[in-house]
Amino acid sequence: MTYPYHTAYIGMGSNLADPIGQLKDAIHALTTLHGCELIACSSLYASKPMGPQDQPDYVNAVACLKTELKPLTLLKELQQIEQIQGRQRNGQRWGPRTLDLDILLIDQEQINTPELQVPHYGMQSREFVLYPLQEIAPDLQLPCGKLLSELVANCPANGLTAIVAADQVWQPAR
Ligand code: A4P
Ligand code: MG
Repeated sequence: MTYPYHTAYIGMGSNLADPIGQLKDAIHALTTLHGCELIACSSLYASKPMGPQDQPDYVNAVACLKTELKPLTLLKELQQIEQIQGRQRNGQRWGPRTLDLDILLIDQEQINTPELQVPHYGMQSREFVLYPLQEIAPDLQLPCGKLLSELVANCPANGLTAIVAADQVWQPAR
């Protein structure tokens, strides 16, 4: 990893075609991304669907990457992983998916372009983002100045349940 690098948090979600396996495959894919190093990964959590209720429960997690990629390049790499894992975009807002990889944060950057908004627009109110993020970055502060711990304290867990422990998903190289 050449300096300067960025610290990026990636939200992961799946509710189709073996969601636990999908997230494990996605985490493995993150470990192979050029110009990136996986630093941490949360446990896997089962969550109630946000949006249409006639879809399966989700499995969610958050990973932390060190990356030397530019933000848009990172987005393209993540979208390629989604495609490899059978992501279909059928137009239904918040519909079911094999894999969704969202960039939650990149350092303290604020990006507002048509293709990419960082911090992710929904992260402040989603239990399936905030709780796993807190597991790997408890002292995090958002670019707007809000503390992650305050956001978590104000976000009901809505039945969110850890189902696979972090060390069963990924272990840092010694
Ligand atoms: N885009 C802009 N900013 C970003 C960013 N920070 N990270 C653009 C990733 N992409 C970003 O995304 C649409 C476009 O957003 C991309 O082309 C990119 O240029 P998409 O992945 O094609 O569509 P999407 O994910 O269906 O849309 P959206 O509105 O991002 O949905 P969300 O917010 O990802 O919500 N319920 C539970 N329990 N758990 C979930 O994970 N996820 C969703 C999807 C619905 N309900 C859920 C969950
Ligand atoms: Mg998405």
